[in-house]
Amino acid sequence: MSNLVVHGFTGSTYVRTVRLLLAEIGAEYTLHSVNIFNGESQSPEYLKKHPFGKIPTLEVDGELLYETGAITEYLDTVLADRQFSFAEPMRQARMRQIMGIIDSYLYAPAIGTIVIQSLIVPSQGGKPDEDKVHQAIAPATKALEAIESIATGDVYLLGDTISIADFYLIPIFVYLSQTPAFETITAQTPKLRTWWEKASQLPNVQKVCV
Ligand SMILES: N[C@@H](CCC(=O)N[C@@H](CS)C(=O)NCC(=O)O)C(=O)O
Repeated sequence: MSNLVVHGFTGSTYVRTVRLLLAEIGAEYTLHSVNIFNGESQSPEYLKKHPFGKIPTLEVDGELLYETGAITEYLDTVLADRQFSFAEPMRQARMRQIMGIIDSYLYAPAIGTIVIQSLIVPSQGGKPDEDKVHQAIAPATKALEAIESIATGDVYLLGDTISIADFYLIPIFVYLSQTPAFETITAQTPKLRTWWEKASQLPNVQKVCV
């Protein structure tokens, strides 16, 4: 078994995606803290690991790998015999499509604006920028409705088995479901609401996403 180090911090949705997968696999790893709020992720030392200063970075026996999609597919292949992906090409493409929608269209409005403004800013004594939240609702809703149209309506996003697509969306829902905008954003996504009722109760979600 390789020596695995995840560089990141426990609150990050992308770090949680990787850690959810590792928890489901039952793999041992070390979590090395890199704080994104105190400039640590932009330090010269960390930028040698990840030139864009994002988390997570995975270290495998000293070799560095960044980008959550690359990390999760690597771990799934070498540690789980692709148990969290799909052999059927279209279903595998749907999984990658959901990951792409989250990266390109959901993360920025949902986490970068709605969650930061509704949860993080007030937790630090600030006042949320309601205009920013208001403007983020339409793109976040559109992204979730796109995922809804792909989701199969089974137990997990793409069937009866959990996949990397679920590990991408779960950490976002952990935060988004605590915001006042959640009801509006998910008003037209009944499959995702039902999915979330079950996904939020998974033991590893309770362990990793706290
Ligand atoms: N494309 C990257 C995105 C990672 C990402 O955006 N991580 C966030 C934390 S959830 C981050 O590092 N934010 C710090 C920043 O943007 O300075 C991936 O797939 O890993």
